[in-house]
Amino acid sequence: MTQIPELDVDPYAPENLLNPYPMHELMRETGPLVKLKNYPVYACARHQEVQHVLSDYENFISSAGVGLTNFNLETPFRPKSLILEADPPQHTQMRTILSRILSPRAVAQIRESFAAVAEEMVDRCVEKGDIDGIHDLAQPYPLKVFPDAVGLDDEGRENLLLYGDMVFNSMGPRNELLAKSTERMIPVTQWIMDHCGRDMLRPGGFGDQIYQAADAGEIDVKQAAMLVRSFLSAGVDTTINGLGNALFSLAHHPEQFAKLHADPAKARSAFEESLRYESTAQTFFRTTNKTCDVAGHVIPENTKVLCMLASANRDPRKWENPEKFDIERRASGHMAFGTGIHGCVGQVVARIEGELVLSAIARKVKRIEVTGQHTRRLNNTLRALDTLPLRFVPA
Ligand code: OVM
Repeated sequence: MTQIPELDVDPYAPENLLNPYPMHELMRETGPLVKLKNYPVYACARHQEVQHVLSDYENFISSAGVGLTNFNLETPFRPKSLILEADPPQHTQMRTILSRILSPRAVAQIRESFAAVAEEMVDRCVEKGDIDGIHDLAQPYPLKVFPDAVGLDDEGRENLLLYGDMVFNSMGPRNELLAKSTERMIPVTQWIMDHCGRDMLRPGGFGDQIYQAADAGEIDVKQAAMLVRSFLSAGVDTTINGLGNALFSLAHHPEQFAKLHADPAKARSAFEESLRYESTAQTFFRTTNKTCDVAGHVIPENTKVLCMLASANRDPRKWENPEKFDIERRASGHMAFGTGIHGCVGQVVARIEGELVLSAIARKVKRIEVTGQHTRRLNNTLRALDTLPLRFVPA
């Protein structure tokens, strides 16, 4: 058995958050499993090992947290999520409820209303012509449709943005980024917890449906509130940046946008490819609950393993020309939603949001021009844009 190579890279250094791809390549080419010098963690950056670790939920557990912090050793940043930071059988019970609420059949019911908002917002962008892709589209769209579907009121939704930033920063080290996003932690957390109550949720919405599971005796009302918190944590910042990254990729690959414009039915596969190419959730951790083997290397018990999802999505062992953004490729098998029992439970919703917005753009916009320098919002987990100046040339 060969020694595990140790790498002196910091995945949370600003230069790596700004442009993670050179670091991904270094990690992948160093070996199937590497040790990080600056953190007490092992890391895998190739598709095969990421898939292995995420699939083996018995050896690589989530209940010790899916960020850098080991909850066996340190206090969680907030009360643990009942689904994200849990293992079977507790996880299974919660997952069953959320997958029912977010099932393809249930999501088909909201598709029409999501489509109407997409058409209207893209129309407004086309009228304006010169837009900020994030502030005029990628952000307002999910911030309207998803909380509407959950059943929240319109007031105070900016708290969802602040909370998402905080939750995803909390999965990294306690660095400057986390300190900044926790400045407003107390009022934002209060707002979130207040809005997880049944009285804040429109009857029939996703949130109310969680309380219906409580009525049926599947969970208690405290657990119901915590599951609403999961929707509010995971459902907004992720899709905002999924859309933002898709706009970014299409704007920077005009020949690919031309293919989408020529055939708007490619919207779904274009969104899938953009998830592969610029993965919103860059990383998740697991924790070994016994001595484990990955690619012939031994990982000790109670050790954090960093899964580089975005790197797996550009692993040349898995993908042909991984650096090419190609909306016609088969991007299925990407790790942007994770995989296994913790694979994104909201992926059906995320995909219709992406498809509907890209489909509206494909039909209404002839060309997307980049009109200025984009800026990034650095986050310990998310690949996020702050601004994206674009021109939508009408069809
Ligand atoms: C949750 C949660 C929070 C952030 C992300 C996530 C990607 C889930 O609170 O359950 O899934």
